[in-house]
Amino acid sequence: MLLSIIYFTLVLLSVFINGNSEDCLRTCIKDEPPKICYYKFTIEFYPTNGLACQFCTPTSTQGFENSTDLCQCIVSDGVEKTVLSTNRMVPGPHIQVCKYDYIIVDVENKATGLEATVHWHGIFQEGYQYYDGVPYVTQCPIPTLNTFRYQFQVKQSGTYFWHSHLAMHRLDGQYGPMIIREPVEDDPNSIFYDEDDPAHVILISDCLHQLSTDRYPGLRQRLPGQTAENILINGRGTFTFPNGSTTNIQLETFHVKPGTRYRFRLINSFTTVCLAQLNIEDHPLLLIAQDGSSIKPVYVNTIVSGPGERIDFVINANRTVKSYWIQVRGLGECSETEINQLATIQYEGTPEEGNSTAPTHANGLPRGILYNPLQSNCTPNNVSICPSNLKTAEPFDDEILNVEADVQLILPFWFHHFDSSDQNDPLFSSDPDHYPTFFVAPQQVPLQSLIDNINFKFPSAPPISDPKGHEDFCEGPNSNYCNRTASNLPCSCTHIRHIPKNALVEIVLYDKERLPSLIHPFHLHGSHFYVLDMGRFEDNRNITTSDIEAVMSDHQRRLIGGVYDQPSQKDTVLVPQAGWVILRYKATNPGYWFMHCHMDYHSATGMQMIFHVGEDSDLPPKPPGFPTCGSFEAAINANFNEQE
Ligand SMILES: *[C@@H]1O[C@H](CO)[C@@H](O)[C@H](O)[C@H]1NC(C)=O
Ligand SMILES: *[C@@H]1O[C@H](CO)[C@@H](O)[C@H](O)[C@H]1NC(C)=O
Ligand SMILES: *[C@@H]1O[C@H](CO)[C@@H](O)[C@H](O)[C@H]1NC(C)=O
Ligand SMILES: *[C@@H]1O[C@H](CO)[C@@H](O)[C@H](O)[C@H]1NC(C)=O
Ligand SMILES: *[C@@H]1O[C@H](CO)[C@@H](O)[C@H](O)[C@H]1NC(C)=O
Ligand SMILES: *[C@@H]1O[C@H](CO)[C@@H](O)[C@H](O)[C@H]1NC(C)=O
Ligand SMILES: *[C@@H]1O[C@H](CO)[C@@H](O)[C@H](O)[C@H]1NC(C)=O
Ligand SMILES: [Cu+2]
Repeated sequence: MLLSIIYFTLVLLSVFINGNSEDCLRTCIKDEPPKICYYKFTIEFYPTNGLACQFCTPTSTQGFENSTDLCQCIVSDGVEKTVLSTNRMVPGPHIQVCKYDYIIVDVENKATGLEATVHWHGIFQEGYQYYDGVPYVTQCPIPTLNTFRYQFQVKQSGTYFWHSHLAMHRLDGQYGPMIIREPVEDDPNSIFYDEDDPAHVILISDCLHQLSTDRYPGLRQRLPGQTAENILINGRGTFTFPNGSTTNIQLETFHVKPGTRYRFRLINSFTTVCLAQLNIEDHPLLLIAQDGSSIKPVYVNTIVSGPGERIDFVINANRTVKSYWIQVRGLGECSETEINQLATIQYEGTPEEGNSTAPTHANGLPRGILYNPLQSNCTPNNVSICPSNLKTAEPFDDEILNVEADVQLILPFWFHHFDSSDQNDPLFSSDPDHYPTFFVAPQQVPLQSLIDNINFKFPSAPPISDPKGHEDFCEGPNSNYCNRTASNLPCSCTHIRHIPKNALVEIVLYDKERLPSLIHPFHLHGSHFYVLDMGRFEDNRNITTSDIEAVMSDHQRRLIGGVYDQPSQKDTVLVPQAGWVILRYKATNPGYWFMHCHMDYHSATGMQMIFHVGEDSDLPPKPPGFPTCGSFEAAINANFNEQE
């Protein structure tokens, strides 16, 4: 034990001396011992297009290249604004490692007056439940001037990303790629590509030209709503002002050698209510993995994706040697504002600019076959492919398809619309304890976000490590807690559902209230789930309980008839508008796992909950010296009375 501690310290020391973790970015070799990969993240408020840009121009690969020459200029889309940078980069540093490596990240919070946490999106954290990065659930937020050391082993491979889980800080720039490779012989789809290198990661994000809090809860007259103002591809892009002038930023370029097949890893780090649609000029996309889990490959021409989703695809650089456009169009509310961003694929030996006209939102690349259609009932067809139409390429346990699940959670989600004409529905009141959470939607209506009629309330301390965090637990709208707090407003509490360890869980999420252009992406921490079924009602109805009962009896018939065949896995899923998803997973990973809409203005206003798997005794011991937080409401000092 002592020896291994000394060894660990020595290794850690040598990593520190090397200053970075370049040697963790490598070709993964079977049975190679895991490495310890150390990263230091420093979070700051920082300007884009600031003074540093007079000294250097960042290369698009500096997030993972040797760090001797870092340029502290953030170009973004050429508009000057404040971001929350990590090591003066947006996106922040890449984590690119091999399966079974140990990851240590020291997060130093230098953003004065702001809390921080980092979540490792899609990483199960089995055995490392205290490092999931959800504020007030698995840890206390990291206060300004403090450093929090995350340390965990990654026991899965695939495309992931890290991002802030606090407020809407992801929209302000706190995100970066996290790629976990495996030995090529372990990848069931390795025969489909020749190259899987660090330079073919595509991280797309949406952005505002001010801080996210400027739109929270939101303005009514000047700049209402939270719709993104632009899209960035690996942190870059151009922006066209209302007067027609366009910023001069070099677009992201991906280099390819003719005749080579490349594995691209697409990460959707959108934060607002927008979705993305990606096309590559003249190149079909062979999908091979979604959310870190391999699938039986399928060809598509367009990838639609929502906040939190990742898709790995292969393109064959076998076309005429020249440059081609990559186009990312905004969908959802962003199809109204028509935001659009470009990058290029440059064949070796050709000029940088493609010679075809730059595609625009309205006049874009052809769509062809579409992955993740937003307006489809997901029955198999020749124009679109839903995740429920795909098959997993990972080992599959038929127990997932048992007719009866051990736990079934039926979770409708919608918004409470505050109605100023109803005296019993007050957003504003003279009651000093009445300050309901809300945000001002683009239609200027104040809304509160709900799952199963509950508005999620964060505890004041993380339930994983502090009993104080359990005080406001409620287990559904008919729980004791919610019955106590009778009011016309939805119940606001720490919405938690207890799931026995190893239970087969069935989750049904449905969009109970159809709002224009809104499609919600739901993300589960701590596990993948299988996507058994998804669909929608073509007549755009607001789904009722009896509608969902009909959906469930169809599902029962399919289970009994053995219709489902090796469904695909995901950890983030777009619930079709006026539609539903039926998900299943085996709850083998004990912990307090967040489940939430990945559009941050929705989650911040309550569209989130906790899945508590197993007992506290199933968890590893709390790390020694783990930071605490919580309200301080001591008895009032008895001396105060005596002074009168
Ligand atoms: C980083 O530096 C190391 C040692 O100097 C070198 O072996 C490695 O190839 C470099 N990596 C990159 C991506 O340039
Ligand atoms: C257009 O507007 C932007 C932003 O206000 C400004 O920086 C730029 O100089 C303007 N361009 C022209 C040609 O007026
Ligand atoms: C290029 O590659 C695609 C996908 O592998 C294939 O369908 C197509 O036939 C190839 N085209 C040429 C010209 O070789
Ligand atoms: C673009 O360049 C390629 C290769 O040089 C050429 O074959 C093609 O005709 C060009 N297209 C246009 C529209 O100029
Ligand atoms: C899809 O199928 C329909 C009818 O089965 C057919 O009319 C249509 O041409 C097909 N579309 C494509 C892109 O193959
Ligand atoms: C809460 O109230 C509902 C509706 O009256 C009732 O069905 C439910 O049993 C109550 N729950 C508890 C825990 O008392
Ligand atoms: C669905 O609900 C919304 C909000 O309550 C309402 O405005 C809309 O009319 C409803 N749609 C239908 C088809 O009932
Ligand atoms: Cu949402």
